[in-house]
Amino acid sequence: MAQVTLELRRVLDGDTVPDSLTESDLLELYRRLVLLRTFDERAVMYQRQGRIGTYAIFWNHEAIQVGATYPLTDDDWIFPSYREGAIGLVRGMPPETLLHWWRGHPAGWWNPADWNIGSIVVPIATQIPHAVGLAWGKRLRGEPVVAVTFFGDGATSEGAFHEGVNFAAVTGAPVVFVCNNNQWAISTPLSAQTRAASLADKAIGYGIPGVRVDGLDVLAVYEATREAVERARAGDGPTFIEAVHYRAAPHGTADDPRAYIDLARVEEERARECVGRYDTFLRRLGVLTDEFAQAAKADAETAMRAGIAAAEATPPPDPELLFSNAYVDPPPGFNDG
Ligand SMILES: Cc1ncc(C[n+]2csc(CCOP(=O)(O)OP(=O)(O)O)c2C)c(N)n1
Ligand SMILES: [Mg+2]
Repeated sequence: MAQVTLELRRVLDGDTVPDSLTESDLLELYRRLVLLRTFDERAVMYQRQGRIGTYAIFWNHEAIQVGATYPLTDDDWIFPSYREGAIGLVRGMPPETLLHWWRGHPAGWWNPADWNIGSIVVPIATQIPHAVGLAWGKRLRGEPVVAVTFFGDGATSEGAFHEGVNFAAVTGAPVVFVCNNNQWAISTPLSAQTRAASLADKAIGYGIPGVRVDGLDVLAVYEATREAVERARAGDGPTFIEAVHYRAAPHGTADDPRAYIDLARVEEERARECVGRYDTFLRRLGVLTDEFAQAAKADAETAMRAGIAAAEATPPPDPELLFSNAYVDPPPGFNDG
């Protein structure tokens, strides 16, 4: 039976840096990891203080998000799920815009065309056909644009996943499918999701390449995505990347995983968390200094403080907005009160 190798691609365990990355790239990757980590940790705190609504935690998913977006140009598109709810930060989107989104404020509804970033999508897998349609359309227009879309292991059981990947394969759409395999769909384990030995095996059925990487290794995710982006841009079609790890934080702020998760596994995973692992790698190479690390953290914290202050200073939306675009012809009596 044809099978993608079960091995995970890794870079951080060695001492070799990908040729395509300069020292300043390595530090920029670090800065982005810290920015996302800080956003996530602060957002959970703000949620606990009642300052934002329910929040999808992405603690330890930062390496996937940073690694898979770094090979992109600003003309390329990103299609996130709720798990990549702060991905705009990698393109300089202000934290308040993203905090507004999690506060349910329309100021968080950015125009995708302003950032080449699709809206944060909650219905599972529906961002996948969006990415494919955009990428195919750009190709038909002769624009050299690539789309990267993120989704979870659970999303691979959805029709939209299969429709999207098959459509991309047959049209040769320039898309990179990044599957964040954290092995849980809320409380449903991967074993209840599929009998396939790996999710990357699904690529075989569509006739596209499938690769597996260590999802806590930012450089491995970067390398796999860079190759996939090059293929896509060269007209060689889509690639499926499975970034494997084990969810080390709750699904979201409304979840208590102690009821179902393997806590020993969580501890192991936290011990190799992705920001610290990259920090250790860069220090071993002599690239990262205390000064840079402290400045990256301080800048991220300042940006978050300013972000929540700006979000909270924005007047609440007009309640009428609930009904805008809801009715062409309002029902009788609708406007009476
Ligand atoms: C179409 C649809 N069905 C069900 C849900 C409820 N739901 C929210 S998150 C989630 C789990 C998704 O798991 P996975 O795709 O692995 O992504 P992860 O949350 O692990 O990043 C489900 C079922 C939903 N949002 N959309
Ligand atoms: Mg999952």
